[in-house]
Amino acid sequence: MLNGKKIVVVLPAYNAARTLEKTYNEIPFDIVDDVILVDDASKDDTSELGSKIGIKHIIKHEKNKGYGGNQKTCYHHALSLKADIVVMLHPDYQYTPKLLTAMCSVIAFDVYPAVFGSRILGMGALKGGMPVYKYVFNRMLTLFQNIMMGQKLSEYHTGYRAFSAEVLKSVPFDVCSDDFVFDNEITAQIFMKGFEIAEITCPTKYFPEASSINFKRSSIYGLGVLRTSIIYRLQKWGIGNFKIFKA
Ligand SMILES: Nc1nc2c(ncn2[C@@H]2O[C@H](COP(=O)(O)OP(=O)(O)OP(=O)(O)O)[C@@H](O)[C@H]2O)c(=O)[nH]1
Ligand SMILES: [Mg+2]
Repeated sequence: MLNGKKIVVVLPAYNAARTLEKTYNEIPFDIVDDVILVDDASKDDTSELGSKIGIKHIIKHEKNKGYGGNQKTCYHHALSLKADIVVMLHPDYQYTPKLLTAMCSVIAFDVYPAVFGSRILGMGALKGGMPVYKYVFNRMLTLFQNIMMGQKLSEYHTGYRAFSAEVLKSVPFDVCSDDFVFDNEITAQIFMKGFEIAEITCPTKYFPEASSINFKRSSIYGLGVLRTSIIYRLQKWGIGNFKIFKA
């Protein structure tokens, strides 16, 4: 709890056995009330390891649903536990759990309703090992998205995100993609509902054990991002009524 707000950390996992324990051990349990692990039909022993290290809430998908499908299960379960603040932390140890307290404070003290950990604020993205092509696409896509959505985020592509329960309940995230572009679509939904998103500088870490999407999957994601920003603008102009922005 922080300022009387219940904090739930969700770990969307796929083949995360090599990094799960390290990630889990760095979670600040002085403020975090519950941790949920959703194992997306991993081929390794992610969920077995999860129960061994003491994670109480473990859900295993029978079939792989994808990164977005995984997050849907995460958020529904977190809301069913009556979370006030929900933080997505990748279990591949690419984002430091040590920033959780800072991110949650922003929401717990009602400064902003959502917070992203940004690898682009600061100078460390390339030094931290982000592949050059991912860095270049991150910057170009982010510029395009800021123009299309009239916002000023430093990056839309971070996997480190904290939301108030109000934000998660306000956006119809179930209609978002089950794939990686989920992150982008939910961000667009949040802006469409008029919420603001804060950012905190987050160190970048790429290392062999971390999970990382390849060039092909990244390109599919990039096209999805372009589509999301274009339909956002069209919806704002009243040209069309797109599924992710209905309701
Ligand atoms: N690849 C993949 N990851 C999943 C899935 N479900 C959950 N995940 C988890 O989602 C997290 C993000 O996936 P990554 O492959 O690291 O992708 P990313 O962090 O967006 O991209 P990078 O910046 O290249 O690391 C990982 O911690 C996975 O454990 C899934 O179906 N496929
Ligand atoms: Mg990763």
